[in-house]
Amino acid sequence: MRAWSVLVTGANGEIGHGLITRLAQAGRSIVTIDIVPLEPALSRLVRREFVGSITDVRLLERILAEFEIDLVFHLAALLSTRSEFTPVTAHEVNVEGTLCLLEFAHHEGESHGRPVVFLYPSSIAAYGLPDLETKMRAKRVREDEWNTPTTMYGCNKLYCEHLGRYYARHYKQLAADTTAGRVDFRCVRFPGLISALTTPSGGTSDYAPEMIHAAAKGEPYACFVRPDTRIPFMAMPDAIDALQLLASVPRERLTRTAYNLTAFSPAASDIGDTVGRAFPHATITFEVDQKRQRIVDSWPAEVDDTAARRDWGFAPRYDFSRAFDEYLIPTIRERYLA
Ligand code: AKB
Repeated sequence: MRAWSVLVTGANGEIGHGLITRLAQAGRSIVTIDIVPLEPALSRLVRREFVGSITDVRLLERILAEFEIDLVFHLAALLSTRSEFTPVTAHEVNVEGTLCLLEFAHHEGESHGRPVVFLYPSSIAAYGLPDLETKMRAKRVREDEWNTPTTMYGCNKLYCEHLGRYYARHYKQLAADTTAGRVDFRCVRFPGLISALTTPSGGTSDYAPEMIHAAAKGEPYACFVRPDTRIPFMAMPDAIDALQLLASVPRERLTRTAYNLTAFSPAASDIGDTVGRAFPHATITFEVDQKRQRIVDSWPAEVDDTAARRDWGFAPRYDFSRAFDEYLIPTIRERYLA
């Protein structure tokens, strides 16, 4: 019997934390790559941890030689704010790194004779609306609308969505022996994610999680976007559920390679008010950073996730109230009291 393993890149990041815990609970053998060592609590859950870069082809060849991987969660990325300061490095990690992983998955599929399911988190950053008026008029944006991102990160994500579709459907289409389909590429466009357990770094949707965590720690927070700023968000457990669900669905059910996902679209002031009620001593102010504001204003206020709901039964458990009342506030409170 083959001992299949799942590969998680960017394992030490926000999504990796929750995902590894869930995969371990499901009894999966887990191999990870991250540029920094895993936290001890996560490290204990994995079969093998590689510390290194996803662009290190020799490292990937080693994994190819040692493990039979049937599922990849490619989470490693530089987020939107960070990528604007280092666009060339962002391209290297976000695009060249993804290309290395797609090649890796293709070779894995070739060597064990069945497609490797490749889960790729894209983002609402793949959209680029030209101005606020258009954003307000656009309402629930569908996957193929407004694909004109203004950030390096958004350009990287959108391009990698296409790279994945290419590997899945058109790889080496002129070769005598066509080998497309060894990679079963499946992508979700995540909204801003909010975790109770970790704080993100380098993103532009970070104002929401930063506000909540700062309040719980008793620290003042100056929100860098206007109070009326609205983009979609999702609680981390729903993001992990979505990745696991999409990974498990029979390929015939999928009509697309990239799916929008959303759960709720609060204004920044709604988040501030809710946090203020939960932590009455919180000091939340608004000090707009015009440049970061422009990025958030180019992202849709709402996205249409009909395709994900229809094709593979995506249904988030947490709306805005439940996310705060049943997940974020109690978990964060406990975390900082401990
Ligand atoms: C970011 O802000 O860069 C990310 C994202 C929206 O993908 N959280």
